[in-house]
Formats: sequence, structure tokens, C-alpha cells
Amino acid sequence: PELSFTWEEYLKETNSIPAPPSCFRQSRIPPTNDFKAGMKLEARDPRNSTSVCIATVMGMTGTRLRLRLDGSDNTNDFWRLVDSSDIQPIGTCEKNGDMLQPPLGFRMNASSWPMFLLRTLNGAEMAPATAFKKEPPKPTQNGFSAGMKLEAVDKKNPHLICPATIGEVKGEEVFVMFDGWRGAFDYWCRYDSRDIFPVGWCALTKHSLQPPGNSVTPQRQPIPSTSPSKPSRRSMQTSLYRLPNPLPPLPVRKGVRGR
Ligand code: MLY
Repeated sequence: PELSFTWEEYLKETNSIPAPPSCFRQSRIPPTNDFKAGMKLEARDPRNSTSVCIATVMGMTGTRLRLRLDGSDNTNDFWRLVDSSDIQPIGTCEKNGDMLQPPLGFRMNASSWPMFLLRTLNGAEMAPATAFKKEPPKPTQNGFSAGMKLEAVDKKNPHLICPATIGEVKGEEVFVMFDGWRGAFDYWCRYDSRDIFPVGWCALTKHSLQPPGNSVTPQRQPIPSTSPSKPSRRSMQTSLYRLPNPLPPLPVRKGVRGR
């Protein structure tokens, strides 16, 4: 049996098909990630979409950046793709005649914003304009259908990308269901959401892909030889990693009666 998740095996096992790449608002050839941790850029405030703020790249995985708004606390980090239209080089805002805004929940008194801005930008490493990639166009229509497989951001744990299935299609929206998580993380989003990806995206961009829920772990769990404990409901519902059902017969010791 498979010891780790692979789409090839999983698609066979679930007798399902991947959503065609043309359904997604993602580049067919993923962009390169030319950012570095610590670089600063301008980002739309996710909690106040009318304001553009200064953000720092706190980390990266694949083509995604973990961002923190300067002057905000460490509990509101968010993720954006390197080709997101929500991010731009420092100076873009001013060039457009706009003003950089303090983030929602700015740690200091609003009156200290102008000085804070000067200080945060002074000597900062700014992400070069070449690191920002053009956002791909929207597909012209919602091409998804129920049952198609994809890779999707877990919005409750947005550093994670997981195997998912389209549960329903309604106009411009799709219902994203996380495989093996009993609906706890499912959500509706637009068909052109930047948080959904074709099967194989994580492998292409070197982003980790979570295994479906209810798996024991990606690696086979050693079974303790002593004190066998009742298997958890979680491990019993494992699909990829389950034991064959029915269980194979126990080996018979010949010539021994009773015990
Ligand atoms: N600590 C959480 C993580 C759940 C992640 C679910 N995603 C992968 C759909 C939990 O175990 O509930």
C-alpha cells in the first residue's frame, strides 16, 4: 500500500478526475518566487480592503508569501501569491497619488503614523519590481463541476493546501470540500479565487500538500507490539492508509489443537 499521498494513486482509489487547469485563475506555468524574507512591499489590508499598507515578507512557501503589515501585531499574518494583485512594489501608492495607510489595529497612536512610516521604511530592503508577477486573467466562465478534484487553501489554517473536491457549483461560486474532514473546513468561493489550484500545483511549486484527513499520518504508524489499544475512530476511517477489509486470515499453526 501507499505510504504517502500521491494524486495518481488517490485519483484511482477515489475514481475521480482533476478539475482541468483551464478552470483556475492560476498561470499554467507557475511564476518563480524571487522574494526573500524581510523584504518590504505594499499590500492591500485584508481587513480593510480600501487601504494600502506597508508589509514585510515573514516567510514563504512555494509561490506564496506570508505577510505581516508593519505596525500590526503578529496574529494577523496573511498569505498572498507572488502574482497577486493585492501586492505591489513600495512607491506604487505614492506614484498613483494615494497615501499609505496604517493597518487596521495599528499598535500606536494614529498621530505617530507618519513618523512610524518613515522609520519602518528607513534602510528597509524593498522587494524589487521584478519579483511582482502579473496576475493571470480570470477564466471567462465557471468551468467546474461537482466531483472534480483540486488543491485548496484551508482558510482556517491558511498556510495549508489540501486535497479537495468540488461539492456544488452555483453561478460564479463553487463549494470546496476538504477530503476526509467531514465538512469542518469546507467553504464557498468564486470560481476565480486565487486560493484554489489544479491538481499537481503544490508539486510544481514545491509547496507542501497535506494528505486527506483521517489518515493516520503520511508515514505508516508503527503498531505497538504490546498492549494493543482500541484504534481511534480517526485511524479506522483512514482511506488511503487503511487495512484491507476483510482482514486477511491469521496464519494457522498446523498440528496444534486448541491452544
Ligand atoms: N489542528 C487542526 C488542523 C486541521 C487542518 C485541517 N485542514 C487540513 C483541512 C485540527 O486537527 O483540527
